[in-house]
Amino acid sequence: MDQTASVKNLEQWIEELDQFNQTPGNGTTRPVFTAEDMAARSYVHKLMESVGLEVKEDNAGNLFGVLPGEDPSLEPVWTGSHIDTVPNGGKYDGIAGVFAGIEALRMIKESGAPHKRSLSANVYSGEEMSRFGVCCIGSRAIAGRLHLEDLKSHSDPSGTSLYQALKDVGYDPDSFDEEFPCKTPVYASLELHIEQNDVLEKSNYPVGAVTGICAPTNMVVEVFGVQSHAGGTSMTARRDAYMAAAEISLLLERLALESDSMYITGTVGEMTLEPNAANVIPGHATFSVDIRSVTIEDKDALLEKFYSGIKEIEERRKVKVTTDMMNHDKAVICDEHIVELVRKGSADLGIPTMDIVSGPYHDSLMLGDITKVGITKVGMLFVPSKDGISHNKAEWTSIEDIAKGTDILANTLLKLANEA
Ligand code: HGY
Ligand code: MN
Ligand code: MN
Repeated sequence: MDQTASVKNLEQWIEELDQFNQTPGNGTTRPVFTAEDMAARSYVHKLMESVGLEVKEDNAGNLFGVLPGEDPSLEPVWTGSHIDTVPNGGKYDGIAGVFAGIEALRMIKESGAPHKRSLSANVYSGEEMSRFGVCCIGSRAIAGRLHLEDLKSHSDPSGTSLYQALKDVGYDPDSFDEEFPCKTPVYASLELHIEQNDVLEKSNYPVGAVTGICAPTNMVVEVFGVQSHAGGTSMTARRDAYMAAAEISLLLERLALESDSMYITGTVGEMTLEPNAANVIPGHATFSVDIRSVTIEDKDALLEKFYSGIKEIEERRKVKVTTDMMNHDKAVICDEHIVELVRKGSADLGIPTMDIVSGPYHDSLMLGDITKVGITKVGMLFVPSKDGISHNKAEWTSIEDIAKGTDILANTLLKLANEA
């Protein structure tokens, strides 16, 4: 295809989207289904129409910018990512892949290159778990892994349920269980994303062909101790909920460090203490646990040791610990055919590329699990993150690298759209 990605478009779209932000000047904060997210969606909706795509939406808030193919009966090819962010995050995580997808379809349309299969540049709702504690809301729904009762059981810190938030912005969550999983099988999905680590930068490659996507296991842990006086209670008489939580957190870190897997991670990102006063021993601690790896066996092996370690801490400290598993997702190994297309597509354009495993999860993780509705091929391609920084206002990727990734994306999507 003679078209190359427009650096101007990509830069302009990324900058313009950043106006929809709750923390201007302190990174980007755009939680799913907030006013900022809805304004950002309508910006993307209009942009998709302006480049000639037919825009559809589902009741999970997923947006589909479709470029019809010659044979609409054939299963389509998807690309896309997310536009919601973590608090005070960057403006490339997810967003780069959304605009690369739209730009790729604009290039294909402008080139006039024929394609049998329809192409769709998508925006998946709520990839970040920050607001409702569940990740990949839109792609999880498409995969049939998010149901009406889940919408009512997940709420944000203000107590708004995911169900209510969907209704508040005009979607119909009551039709969730008929509408999902998506009924139209999909032939293949290829997502561009920033790497969120420093492997590409350190190895000096502008593009990475993703071979596997690590999956998250998320749980909420609660510790019930005895609230008491910080000065009046001797050290040996305490049943300190925070100190038990701290010991459990350090246990998680030690198990992840000692694991044989080089991909396993363990993180405690959220912690709430009650009553959260300097001169009161906390009686109650609630915290998040996030465990990732590229195989579910790695995670199961860690969890076994984690639970027995918790039991020992619970008995020794005379506290009560509960663990509530939110999701225990399995990793996706990317389709070798797509990985090979990305490697070859890069070589054809004279862009060196390396194979890479994704530590972060992405919407492609959910799409890779929906073989029951026909996605048989899932792949990703990465562009470098400066210093490996992400989920941080310093997150940065060069537009030139995004454009290189978009060129490879466009050529690979076109090949996939012409496969029988
Ligand atoms: O947390 C993740 O892995 C993703 O970036 N939301
Ligand atoms: Mn993210
Ligand atoms: Mn992301």
